[in-house]
Amino acid sequence: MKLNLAQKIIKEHLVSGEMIAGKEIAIKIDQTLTQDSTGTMAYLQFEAMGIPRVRTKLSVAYIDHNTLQTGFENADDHKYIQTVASKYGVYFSKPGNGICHQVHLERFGKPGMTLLGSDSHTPTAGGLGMLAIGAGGLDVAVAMGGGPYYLTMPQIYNVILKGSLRPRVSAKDIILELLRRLTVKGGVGKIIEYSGDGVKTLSVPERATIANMGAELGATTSIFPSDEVTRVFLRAQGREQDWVELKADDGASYDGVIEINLDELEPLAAKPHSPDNVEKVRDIGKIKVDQVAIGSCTNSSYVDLMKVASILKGKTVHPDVSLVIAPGSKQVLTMLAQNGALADLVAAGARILESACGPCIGMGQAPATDAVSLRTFNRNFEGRSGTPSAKVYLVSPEVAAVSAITGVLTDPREFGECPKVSMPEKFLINDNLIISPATEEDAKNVEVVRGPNIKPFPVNKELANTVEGEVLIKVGDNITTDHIMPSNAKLLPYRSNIPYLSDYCFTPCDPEFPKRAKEKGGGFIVGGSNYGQGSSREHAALVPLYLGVKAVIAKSFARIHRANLINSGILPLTFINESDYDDIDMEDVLILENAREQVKSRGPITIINKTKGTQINVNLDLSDRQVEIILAGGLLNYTKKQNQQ
Ligand code: MIC
Ligand code: SF4
Repeated sequence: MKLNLAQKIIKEHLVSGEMIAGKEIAIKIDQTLTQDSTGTMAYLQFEAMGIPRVRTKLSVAYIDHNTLQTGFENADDHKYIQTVASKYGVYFSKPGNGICHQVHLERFGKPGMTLLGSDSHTPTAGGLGMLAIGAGGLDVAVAMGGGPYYLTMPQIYNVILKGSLRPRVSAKDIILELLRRLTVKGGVGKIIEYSGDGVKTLSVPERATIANMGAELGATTSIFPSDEVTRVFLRAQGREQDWVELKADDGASYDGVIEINLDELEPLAAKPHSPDNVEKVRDIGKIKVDQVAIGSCTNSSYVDLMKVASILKGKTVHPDVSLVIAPGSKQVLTMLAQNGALADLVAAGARILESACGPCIGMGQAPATDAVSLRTFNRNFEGRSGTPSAKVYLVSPEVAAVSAITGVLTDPREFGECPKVSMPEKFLINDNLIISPATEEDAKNVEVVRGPNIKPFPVNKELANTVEGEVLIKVGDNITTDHIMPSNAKLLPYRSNIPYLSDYCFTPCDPEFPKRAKEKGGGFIVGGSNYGQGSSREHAALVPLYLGVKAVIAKSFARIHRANLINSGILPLTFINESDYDDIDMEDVLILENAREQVKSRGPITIINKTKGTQINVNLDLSDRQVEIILAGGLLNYTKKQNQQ
């Protein structure tokens, strides 16, 4: 049988299930990555499993999100992660070494391997021909312990890239075009596999930009073939031995095909407040810009920043614009320093930030009230920048750089000649900020350091037979995890402190939510479609669990958040008739009787609305394994039960 590329890698790693779209499969995970804001939970959960050492081919713990260190909390987390990593056999990438996805691409990713990461942009490594998937921390902890990763077999969509980009049109514009066509829900349940003659015109970091923002489509992952361009990149990283050729069989079939003519693309921007709200830069017009931020795991590679430096060289940033730049890795920053480009950036007036996520996750650089901020990032959800009234536009590095000079949103093609920037033949390799774990022998003497910021995480109880409670909040479509559990410079330091975070749950939608949830002792959440889109943070499930949330009834769910709810033992229910959404109101008392039997029966679940005197049927679409997880009250309880048998 002829296989496409995604099927080939899945087949090689298949532990159970059949490769039929919609059915549950389990795959073996070769590599894992964690970052610090989801990592503390992942390692606490790994410790709770009682496994002496990771059983993957490679596991890396990155520190890149929480690097502001406004108090002791971040530093506590870093120390915990560094010591726990050393003890259990995990490489540790120190703060300053760079953003997890950029560094993983440079130093660790291998074509044909599987990677599971506790961050939704893990698919960035798909630019190298890896099957790289984002997941909640608990799933990553299980994978570190050698357990397979369970997922619904996605449909595989083929995006055929034709021709080549015109000058000053960027890889970012390719993925923005796809977001324009498919929307933030368009990739749900799908792997996006790229092919076509346009692929060979794109470097690995450009492919990574595209794979990165597949997360914004809601896709399970995105993948590019591993070809000569991949080999050249790995050679330049001193890792040619990691290269293998990978591509789909000729005549392999797909569940859908989309074509993009690269020659027809123009500079695009995603307008506030959604990555799919895409329009041509020239059609949006010359709006005044207050801030430009360049960096993030989407656009902070060496070539991205060299393009920016070549545009800024000899110029000055507009007096009304604040330009901040966070290079993606120490490798990128050092190379810019050595070749003089860093001096060009600084001379032009750029404010250089450390190599970390920084403003992308609201860690500093919150824009002014009502400000327009152009960002080369991947998410422009309302309030994510730290300023609720700010208007964030997602753009390419070229658009960002020229607009920083003109002070208005500018199509870079109006900006005269563009110097050609090419990939270096050799990257500068210095892995001195990657700390190897202790040997198995020495690990016994490594003490895991837990500062006062590390609090235990909540664990659910077995599913009760009667689930009853009020509707605590009713929200609309496309609610993000940034709504459910906001992250910013004030809250990110508390990622290992669920009780503290609980006072901020859902506050962007309703500041009274935490108080109400606590007073009522928990209850139900009602949501629209694509509920829980965005990040992999399991805090968006653990915090509601802590507040006593028992079930979420929504029109549909985003993949990672749904898995996190199940892992926490919270029921992810979907309306069978979407119109039933209109008939439920906040404060309605809902009852699910015979809950255990109903969950086991696998049929529609009846929910009684005591307040309205009505009842509705909802779906709970679970695999046999997920039924057991829900009955046990979450994945940890389920795993413990399995181990006792
Ligand atoms: C994000 O971009 O939203 C984050 C912050 O990287 C999250 C992870 C987190 O919330 O810690 C993600 O994308 O998964
Ligand atoms: Fe970091 Fe932003 Fe990338 Fe998330 S999207 S990993 S916050 S750079």
